Amino acid sequence: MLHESELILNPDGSIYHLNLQPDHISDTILTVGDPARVAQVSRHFDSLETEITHREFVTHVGYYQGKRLTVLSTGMGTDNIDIVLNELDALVNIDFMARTVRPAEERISLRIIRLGTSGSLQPDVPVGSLLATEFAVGMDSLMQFYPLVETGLETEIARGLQQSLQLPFAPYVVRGSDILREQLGAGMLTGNTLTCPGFYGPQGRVLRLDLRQPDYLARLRDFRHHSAEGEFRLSNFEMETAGYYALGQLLGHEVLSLNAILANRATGEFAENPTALTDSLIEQTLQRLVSA
Ligand code: R1P
Repeated sequence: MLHESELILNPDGSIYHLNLQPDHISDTILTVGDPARVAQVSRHFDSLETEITHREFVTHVGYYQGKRLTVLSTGMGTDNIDIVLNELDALVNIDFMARTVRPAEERISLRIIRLGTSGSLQPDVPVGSLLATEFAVGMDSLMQFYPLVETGLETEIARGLQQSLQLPFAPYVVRGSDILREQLGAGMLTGNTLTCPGFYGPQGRVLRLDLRQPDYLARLRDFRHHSAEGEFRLSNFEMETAGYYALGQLLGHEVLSLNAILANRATGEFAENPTALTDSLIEQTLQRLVSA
């Protein structure tokens, strides 16, 4: 039995941060970082059933061409993803009345799709492209607290990056859902996403503060790992995907991160119309979800 201090429920029976109840959860969940992007998704819905806001977590539940969807914002960073993934999982896989984890045979595997914005590391991943993440690399500390199991290839990539970047820690490397990527990422670029615990220094941006390693950005861009699966390189930056993929794997959910490339750090460009690009990502994803 989970104590009140561990599984925290609000007086209305909703979960602590998301303020959602189990019936607000559809089997497919779209997530975005920016709370304002939730309405950008749900304006396409035929009907809206529920709107709930608590802190940076805005949730809309509705129907898109007859399919029930939940769309929610996470805010920024993998610390928020720890909250979102654990609470979404609790909503379907913990019995709130009994305060017990459901038996394995009753557990539900959600489909969680992040629709995010991102910066490219490579000249050939241009501003305006849409990219589906195959491997995510986490530079944050979240997986120091969970027993993530990495494959041989993932461990090799992590070690190679640690060495190449002279990091005092090994990043974690984790693969997302191939099934979802084939279904929703068709026609998009496929890439490997670096999840950073910050927007400026951790992504190699210098405004007034110098970096410990002046060539950090070039090292990230030039990193390669060769294996039987081919060449691995990092294609883009953002701040959440590795947390999603790792917690999704640990909790048994199918997770995919789709990225609208707004900036190119190799060429210095930024999108002229970021909203049009995120609109295109949202519309393509919604269409593919109903045509699958
Ligand atoms: C930084 O501007 C934010 O934008 C990106 C980063 O991951 C970070 O959250 O994603 P979202 O647009 O989904 O928030």
